Amino acid sequence: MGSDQSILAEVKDSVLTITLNRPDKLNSFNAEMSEAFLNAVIRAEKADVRSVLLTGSGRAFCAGQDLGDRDPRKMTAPPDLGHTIETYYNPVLRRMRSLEKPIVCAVNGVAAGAGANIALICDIVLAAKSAKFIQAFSKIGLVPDSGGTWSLTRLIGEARAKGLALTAEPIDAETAASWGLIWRAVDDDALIDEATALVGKLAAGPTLGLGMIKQAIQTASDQSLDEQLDLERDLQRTAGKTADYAEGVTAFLEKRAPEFKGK
Ligand code: T3D
Repeated sequence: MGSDQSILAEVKDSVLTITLNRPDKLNSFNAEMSEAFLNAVIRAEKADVRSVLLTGSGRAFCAGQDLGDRDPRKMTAPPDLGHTIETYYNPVLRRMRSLEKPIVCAVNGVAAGAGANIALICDIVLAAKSAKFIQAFSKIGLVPDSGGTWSLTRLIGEARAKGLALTAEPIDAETAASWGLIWRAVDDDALIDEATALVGKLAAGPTLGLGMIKQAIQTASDQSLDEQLDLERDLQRTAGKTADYAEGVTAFLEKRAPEFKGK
């Protein structure tokens, strides 16, 4: 999973923790790290993983693409940025969105450029109160990528999406939470404990059902009510046949805590 250690990935108690780990470069992505990150997200698809925690090392969450690798003074022709996006960012974003398990993101510090949008594609985003989200792209003549135009517009609407993307103004975690861009802003020193508790609780939950909830909510804005009602019926039919549903109802009737297995 990346012998260079730019991505740390560890499975413990059914939780895959992925840590962006180039702290001296604010965890910005070079090619090796992008490849290792994609492999880590693919690892999450295996059956022994029931939820995922994504965070960063050091003072930043992620500063997006490593601009040291994009120095025009060292190039004879403009780079093909579409190639990086096609090869790394788009595959990883697609896999995160379609992963049938919850991904919790603990934004431990600044999240800029692709770093911000990788956080925003996660299912539940907690951020340290000192963290900032920056759509940094327009400062260097680029366009938000990694799903930014899509996530921002859906989460906070066109007016705020345009404001953030066109100005590249940072917003702090509490503002992001109050706008509905993220789930919650938490005290810096409580972030990892809170995120770890949440992701552990999800991993011990009825994870097939949680995967179906993720699917249904993601589908909702593209469907009519009729289509969504049909989808809910179909998913509920599937959920009703899981061992976890039987365990959940039995535990309720026996007045005890359920023991879900993700089956
Ligand atoms: O393939 C493609 O290229 C297409 C894909 C594009 C996706 C993208 O993400 S494009 C957007 C790239 N990211 C940015 O434009 C953000 C650049 N960074 C910043 O604006 C600021 O560093 C931050 C707002 C993130 C943090 O500011 P601050 O004041 O806390 O820290 P700093 O002093 O600016 O940075 C600290 C160090 O990290 C510094 O290095 P040094 O001087 O200590 O050796 C700085 O150069 C380095 N660093 C920060 N961001 C990047 C970076 N080095 C390389 N690439 C970076 N993105």
